[in-house]
Amino acid sequence: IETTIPAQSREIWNKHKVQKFNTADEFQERFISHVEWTLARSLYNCDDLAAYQATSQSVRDNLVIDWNKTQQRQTARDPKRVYYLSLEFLMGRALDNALINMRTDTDVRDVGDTDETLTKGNTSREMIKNAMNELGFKLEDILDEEPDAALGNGGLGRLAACFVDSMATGNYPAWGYGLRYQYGIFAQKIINGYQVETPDYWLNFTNPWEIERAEIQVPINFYGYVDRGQNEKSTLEPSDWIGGERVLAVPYDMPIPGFKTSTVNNLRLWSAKPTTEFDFKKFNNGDYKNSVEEQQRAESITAVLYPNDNFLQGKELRLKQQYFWCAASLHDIVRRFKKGKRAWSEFPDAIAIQINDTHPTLAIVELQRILVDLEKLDWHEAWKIVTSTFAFTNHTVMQEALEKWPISLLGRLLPRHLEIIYDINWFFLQDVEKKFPHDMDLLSRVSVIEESSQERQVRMAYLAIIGSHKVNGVAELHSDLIKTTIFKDFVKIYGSNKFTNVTNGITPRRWLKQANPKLAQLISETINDPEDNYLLDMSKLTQLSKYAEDEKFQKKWNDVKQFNKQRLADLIKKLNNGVDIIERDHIRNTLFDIQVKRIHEYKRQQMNIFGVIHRYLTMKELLQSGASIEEVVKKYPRKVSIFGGKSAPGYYMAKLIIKLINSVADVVNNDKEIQDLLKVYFIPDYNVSKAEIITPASDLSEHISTAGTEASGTSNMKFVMNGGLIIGTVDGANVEITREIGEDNIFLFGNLAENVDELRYKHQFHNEGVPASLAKVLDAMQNGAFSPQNHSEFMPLIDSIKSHGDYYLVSDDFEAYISTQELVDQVYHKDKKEWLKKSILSVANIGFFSSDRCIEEYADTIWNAEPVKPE
Ligand code: NTF
Repeated sequence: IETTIPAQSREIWNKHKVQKFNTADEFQERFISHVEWTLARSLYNCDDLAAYQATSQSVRDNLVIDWNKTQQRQTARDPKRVYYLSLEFLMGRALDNALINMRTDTDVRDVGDTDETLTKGNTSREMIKNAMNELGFKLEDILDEEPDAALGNGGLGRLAACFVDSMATGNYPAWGYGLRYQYGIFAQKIINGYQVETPDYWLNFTNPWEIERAEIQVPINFYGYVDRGQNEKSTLEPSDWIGGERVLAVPYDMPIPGFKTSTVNNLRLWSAKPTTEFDFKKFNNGDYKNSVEEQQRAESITAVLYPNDNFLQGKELRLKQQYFWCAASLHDIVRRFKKGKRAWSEFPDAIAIQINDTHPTLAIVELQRILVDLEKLDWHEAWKIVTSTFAFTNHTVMQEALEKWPISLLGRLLPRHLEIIYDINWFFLQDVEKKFPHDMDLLSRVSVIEESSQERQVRMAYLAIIGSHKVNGVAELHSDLIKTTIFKDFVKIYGSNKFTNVTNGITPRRWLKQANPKLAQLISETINDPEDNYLLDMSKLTQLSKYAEDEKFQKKWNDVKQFNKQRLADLIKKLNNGVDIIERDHIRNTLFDIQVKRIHEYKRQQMNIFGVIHRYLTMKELLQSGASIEEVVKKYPRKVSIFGGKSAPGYYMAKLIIKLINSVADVVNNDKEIQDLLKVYFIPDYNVSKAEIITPASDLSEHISTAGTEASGTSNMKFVMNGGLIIGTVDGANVEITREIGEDNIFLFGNLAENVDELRYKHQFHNEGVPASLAKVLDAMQNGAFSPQNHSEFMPLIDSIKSHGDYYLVSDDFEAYISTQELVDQVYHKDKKEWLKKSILSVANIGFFSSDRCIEEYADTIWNAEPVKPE
């Protein structure tokens, strides 16, 4: 690799080569030097926050050494590179994960070693823990100082985070590109039962995990006009876009360490800065203040993450974010490609770009613009390169989530891009016309431009399909659905080979080893894998099957679950002002029933809380008819229903569902008659670090979306990987989870996706009323049982079912839901052994859902990329 350092100087560089710390002693030395030099603190004023900072800096030092080597290796070998473009990376905390993934140079040591070197599973965690103890700190407290990097809304952003972990672990030369929002997803407070959003200023203290590359500044233009020149050339010719507003994109890099490899990849997040160019016209007019203000506006582009999940809020600033990020990333990618001095036609052999949903679709247009306008390639030659480079993942079929941008807005913000979009569409429609002559209906259905009554709009999903060589869904059912519904016409046009499936997955490093150290330890002991190799080859978990009915093993398995339930109970107590929700003694025989995910009508938290109300009312009836507590417990064993999740700030119905959950909790938890038999709790501010405590603690988790609406779901995989059973609908990845773990080990219920249209149609035209069980619940709500001050508070939830067509089919699935819950009760309380067997078999067969498998599938079938292994 090239360098400007003269040959004779290199000896000195090599003599002073930086070294990783490898032992506890070396770590402590590094730690103290960071306390003193980086933080300018000392033994006399090092608190937990400073200790977190110094630990992270030290660990980062090690990662940076491997990061540099990884980049050098990749430059030298020049493999095909992969770029994963995602507007969201829901990373959570970095330190604990780095301690698990990081490799030191002395991994191998004798059993029985003391705390001087690594002790367990080849991770650095134990070593650092002991080293911290000696320094006077508790690792757990230090880890708790780290704010979550919450740069995402939900599943889509967390998927991207799992993918970068797996890409590094698989040694793929792959970078993530995203935005460095100063405010991540809002922090949720619950005040009087209502969600209140407060800003998440996560960069309050310096972020030790980011490396600012201030020397790289990519100018990004907006607005302005296209200069067509004197003799009005064609839009297909190289054109001049004269931008009207300019900002700079500055990258911040986050090292992404692979597990059991020295590969450390890069996550590059862009931040917007004002240019140093100055508007002298304004200045000379005496308008100094305004010209400064205009510049300050630049920073607003990357100020805040849009807090919507599965919903499009078509704001100009959001479109600006998208272009800013696509343009900066492509500039970077193209610059790196050009260093290799290869022909443009080889671009798709050198680079694969995966776009995470339609948010990065402008990158397709931007590459075409770069090739035609700046690099002067022929339009068609350029388009061939573009379409061979990009691939597109769709994550939803929900109409309200599909991105469409008004022509007027797009044309004003990006005038040249709109021309290019028109031309892309023009050639595409010509091809369609050739294949299906005179089908005007088809042409208007598939046109990138939607000619709706009010405003013409650009359909980003169609543009993404046309500009990509592969389109994938995220679970089998979902990938089938997109082919038969929203993208049906495109299957007809392109054939079905363009459409494929890559079922989602999760990283077992964070979601098993890190979140559930006790279970990880039991597994590694049981399958005799002290080095945790099963975390790289999850098929090894099948060895657990033979212990599924082994009583001794079942007891150990159960003890781990009890530990994790206690850990969650402790967290809840802390969040609940020190008040226990479940008495300690009862935790063991209380079923933990958990639903944590974004609050959305399609995910049907309302059905869950209706089920809770139903249970409560029925228990009350039993007690009032003279049944004893013991008799009630037989039918309705102890249970705590735990909820968590954020609503989009503007989503009225979702916010009302949160309020209902909290109101029901108020009534049920304070009902003396009910005692400890039923409890309800809403965990405020659900996020990744809380999920790491919550997920291992479930006996049962709920994945009960209306069939056909949840593209995949990924928390379903996390819960099963942690030994929880699932109650779920036949939707998303639940289908494949069932296939893998066996239908005896999952509680499925409800109508199938293929019947949804018909059921909805029925609701529209013949109102058949709701089943008696649901009527009982809705009546109680309407009578103010949970809103004594305001009986109509929850009417909108009742009306949506009774009067507005019950779009999410709660009334159709409710009875099956209740009876399946009763089945759950029976198995859990009458046949604990059977329950444990199901739990063990589930974990044994969940290996398919490792995100390592996803990345391999993407690499083999979409990217055509190979790993670059360290020597
Ligand atoms: C989400 N989609 C889906 O709703 C989830 O089912 C899926 O697990 C994740 O993507 C990850 O694939 C979105 O967030 C979006 F943006 F597409 F609506």
